[in-house]
Amino acid sequence: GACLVSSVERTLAMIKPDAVRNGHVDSIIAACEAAGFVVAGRTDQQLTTSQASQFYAEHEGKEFFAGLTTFMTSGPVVALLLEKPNAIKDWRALMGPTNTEKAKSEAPESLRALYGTDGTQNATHGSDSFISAAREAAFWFPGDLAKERTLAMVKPIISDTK
Ligand code: RTP
Ligand code: MG
Repeated sequence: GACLVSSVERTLAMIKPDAVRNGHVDSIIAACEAAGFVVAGRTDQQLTTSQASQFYAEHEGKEFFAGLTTFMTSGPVVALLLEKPNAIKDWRALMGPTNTEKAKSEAPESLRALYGTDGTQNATHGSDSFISAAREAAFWFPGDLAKERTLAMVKPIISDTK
């Protein structure tokens, strides 16, 4: 019969220190699962300044960089490996705009509108591309898991429709 091919994609999400501090971890994970994401990995850690600078290296030199790394090292974060077809774009959509106030006005149901604090402290992170997702998954899930996760970042599912 005909073959239907779809891809399960993986993205790297973080629940940032403000949302962890404010007790929103369980609500964010519940919203994530309700939207169809499968949590394939989770690690709870506090970043050092060096790790935060490495993770956000693309923003080095920008005026908000010091504030960003100070915020991201201010408490533990929850890093999540999320699986779903179209995971990268769909997670970005579920998070909403970067700025919490903008999220509140433009996407009031989004995670950043519901759980964010301000322009910097915005509750969640999501990889912005396939390349970022692979790099960030390897950052948080090193060793064998990273190898498996990054190599299998796109996992085709082939089903026979009969
Ligand atoms: P993220 O990387 O954390 O998922 O956020 P994003 O793609 O929506 O935004 P991006 O431009 O990559 O910025 C990374 C993070 O830096 C902080 N930021 N602060 N005060 C500011 O003007 C400002 N701009 C960015 C935010 O925490 C943002 O998520
Ligand atoms: Mg970004």
